[in-house]
Amino acid sequence: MRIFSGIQPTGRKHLGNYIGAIRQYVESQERGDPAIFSIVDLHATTVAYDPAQLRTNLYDTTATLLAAGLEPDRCVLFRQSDVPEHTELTWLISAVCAHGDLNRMTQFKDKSGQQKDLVSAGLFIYPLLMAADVLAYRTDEVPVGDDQRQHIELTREIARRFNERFGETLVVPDHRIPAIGARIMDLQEPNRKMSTSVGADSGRIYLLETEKETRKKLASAVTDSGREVRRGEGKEGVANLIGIYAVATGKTEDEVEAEFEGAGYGDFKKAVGESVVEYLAPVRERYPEIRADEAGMERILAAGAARARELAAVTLAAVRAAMGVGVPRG
Ligand code: AQP
Repeated sequence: MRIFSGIQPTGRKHLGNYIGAIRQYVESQERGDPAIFSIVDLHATTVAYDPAQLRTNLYDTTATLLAAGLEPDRCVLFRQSDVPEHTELTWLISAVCAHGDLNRMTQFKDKSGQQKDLVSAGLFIYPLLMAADVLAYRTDEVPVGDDQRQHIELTREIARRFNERFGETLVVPDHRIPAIGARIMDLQEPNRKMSTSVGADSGRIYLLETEKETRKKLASAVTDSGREVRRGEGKEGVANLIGIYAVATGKTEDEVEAEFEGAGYGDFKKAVGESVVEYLAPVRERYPEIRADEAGMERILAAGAARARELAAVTLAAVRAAMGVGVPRG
C-alpha cells in the first residue's frame, strides 16, 4: 500500500503535530510500499515568511522527523520543492477543481483572516497543491490529523472527477486519522486545536522544549470548576488531557478515567506532565546530533527526492497523456 503525508517546515513542531501526524508516519513505515513523507516547503510560502528562516525550519523539521523514528532506508523522505512534478500536477488538476470548492475550505477562511498585508493566491490554492502532493504518488492512505479531513475529502473528489472526465488515471486515497489524539486541543483554550500560528506559547507543548517547561504548561492547563477526571459536556480541557495521557501511556481513555477515579485535578495534571516528558524523551535526546549534521540531512533529502521523482514521473506521464497535453506517448 502506498502511504503519503506532508508536513510544513513552519516553526517548532508541537504535541498536536506529533500525536496527530508524526507518530503515525513512524508506524506506517511497516505497512507502506513505500511510505512517502514530504517536508512541504512550498506550502509554507503561502503566508508571510522569512526565506532564511524557512531554510532553518526545513532542517529543524527534517531532524525532528528523523529523531522521531523515520528511517531513510525504510521510507522516502524528501523536500517538496525538489520534486517539480508536484507543481505541474497542481496546475493540471486545477482543470477539474471548482473555484467554489476552494471557497468552502475552512482553513482558507481561518488563515486568510490572520494575514495582515496580503492574502496570497497561493493560500487559496493550497488545497490543490496538497491534492497534487497526494495524487502524484497514487497514494492509498494519508495519515493526518483531524484538521486535514476537509482537504483530503477535496483530494478524493478531485481524483474522482479527473477519472470521470479523462478516464481512470488517479487513485482515490483514504485518510488515516487516529482514533485518539486526532485533534489535540490548546492547553489554555481547549475549544481550539493546538496550533503553530494561533494562541500563546503556554497553550502548546513543543516537542523540543525542556522537561521543566512541559511539566509547567501541563500543570497550568485549563480544566474546569468540577473535580472529576472524566470526559463530558463543558469538560473539554480535562478530556484533552485524558486523550494526551492515553496516547502517552498506551491506555484507553476509559482506563485513564478509571485510574484517576477520586483523584484531584492537581495529581492528574502532574501525572500527565510526567507521561508526556517520558513520551517525548527519545525525540528530545536524539535531535541535537541529527540537527547538527545539515550535510547529512541534505544527502537523505536528495536520495529521497530522486526516488520520489521516479514515482511521481509515472503518474505525471499518465495524467499528461489522459489530458492530451505534451508530446504524444509511444
Ligand atoms: N492540534 C492538532 N492535533 C492533531 N493533529 C494536528 N496536526 C496539526 N495540529 C494538530 C497535524 O499535524 C500535521 C502537520 O501539520 P502542518 O503541516 O499543517 O504543520 P503546521 O502548519 O506547523 O501545523 P499546525 O499546528 O496545524 O499549524 P497552524 O495551526 O498554524 O495551521 C497535519 O497532519 C495536521 O493534521
